[in-house]
Amino acid sequence: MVKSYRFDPETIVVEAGQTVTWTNDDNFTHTVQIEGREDREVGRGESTSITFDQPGTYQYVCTLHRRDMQGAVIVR
Ligand SMILES: [Cu+2]
Repeated sequence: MVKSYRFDPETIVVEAGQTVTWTNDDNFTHTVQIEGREDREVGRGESTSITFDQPGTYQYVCTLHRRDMQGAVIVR
């Protein structure tokens, strides 16, 4: 979901228990860090997946490009 220094879509809505996968289609390394959790580096062509068990709104950023790359996972 990463392209040209952005997350697409920035906000996604999922059901509790579902897994979200971020795939890096950009030419640069990015990261996915859910607020308060570990930072996950995602290189070119790589993916990282996170399962969300608890409902809530989870803000996330790429810690390398905080200004441009932010998003949210809304878990219902
Ligand atoms: Cu980035």
